[in-house]
Amino acid sequence: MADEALSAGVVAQRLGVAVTTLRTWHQRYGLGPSQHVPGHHRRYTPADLARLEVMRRLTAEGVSPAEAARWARQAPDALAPVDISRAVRRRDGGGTTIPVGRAGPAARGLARAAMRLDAAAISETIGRAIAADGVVATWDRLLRPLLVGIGERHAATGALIEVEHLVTRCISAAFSVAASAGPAPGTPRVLLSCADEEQHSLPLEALAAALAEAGVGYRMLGARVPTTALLAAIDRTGPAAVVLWSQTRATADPAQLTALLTASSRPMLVLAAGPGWPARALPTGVVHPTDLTEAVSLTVALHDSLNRPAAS
Ligand code: B12
Repeated sequence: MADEALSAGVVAQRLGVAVTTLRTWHQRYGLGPSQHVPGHHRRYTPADLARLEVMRRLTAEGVSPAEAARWARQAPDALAPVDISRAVRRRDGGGTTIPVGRAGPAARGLARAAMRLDAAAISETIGRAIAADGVVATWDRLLRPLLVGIGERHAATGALIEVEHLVTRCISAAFSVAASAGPAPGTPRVLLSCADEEQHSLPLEALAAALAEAGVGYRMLGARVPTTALLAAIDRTGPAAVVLWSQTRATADPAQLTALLTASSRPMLVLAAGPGWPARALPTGVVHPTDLTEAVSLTVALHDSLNRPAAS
């Protein structure tokens, strides 16, 4: 245990708070180091650190320090996500909510349906929005705020995994309906793929639905595609454009992009899409779009240029 015990400086660094904040949490709320090594300052044990992590998460979420400390002082192992979300619920004045920032009433309604796990209402809202406003606007104004809100709330409380999973299924299904509504004629020249081990596929599904809406054909490989498999698909189908999605740094190995650029049938356009990719350290020749609109317009422009009748 002594090996695992940590100094205040290390704990502050791990939590991303100042040492003075740790001191305040110790003096005012009793969240201090519990291990005493003779001849040394007191040390923080893993259990102390876990309590402080709860304190940090809840205060970042806007729960008052006194209330957050009350939850944090409970044994962390016993503090299930549902318990933490009770603290959040109290702050919200009844009913936990998903923050959707400045997104409009439709996004707030969708967030409420998501909290109720009301799949029918979620699907209906998304389907109606796609029909009325199109895929890109639905993604940017309705779905992205909801997904970001779920991510934030989960990061702060550890809760809402069930909401995240249900919402993911509803969004996937709605995009799949939109994508199958108008199959584009001809051989697809666009290949969509997630990076190796990347499970966040929804943004690519949004792109697929948007391309279908624009009449552009594509092949979708989906989540977690090893580079060898992606290269095999490129060899067999010779796409003009490849979009490789990475949501997190962990899956954004630029070697995957280099492999595409040196493939025997090198695609004309290689898009490294998603916040995982390091924008300033991408191989030359790779394009890094800033949003769905740009990813769609780059792909559509290439598709149009390939399909323009040759001048006689
Ligand atoms: C849904 C979700 C999941 C689902 C994914 C389901 C699916 N089929 O996609 C599941 C449950 C599988 C999942 C798993 C995990 N997740 Co997750 N997830 C999310 C969530 C809520 C939404 C993801 C999403 O679709 N984001 C897309 C949009 C909403 O985000 P955006 O990046 O802001 O998009 C903009 C830009 O990328 C830009 N853009 C630029 N170019 C292009 C091109 C195109 C085509 C598009 C569309 C956009 C675009 O414009 C976008 C706006 O449209 C996020 C929260 C979040 N803020 O993203 C967490 C989040 C991404 N997940 C996170 C984590 C930690 C994980 C796990 C590691 C959890 C775990 N311990 O297992 C695993 C990762 C597994 C893996 N190896 O991939 C963290 C990542 C933290 C980080 N930065 O590293 C997040 C941020 C949650 C959080 N706040 O902690 N997750």
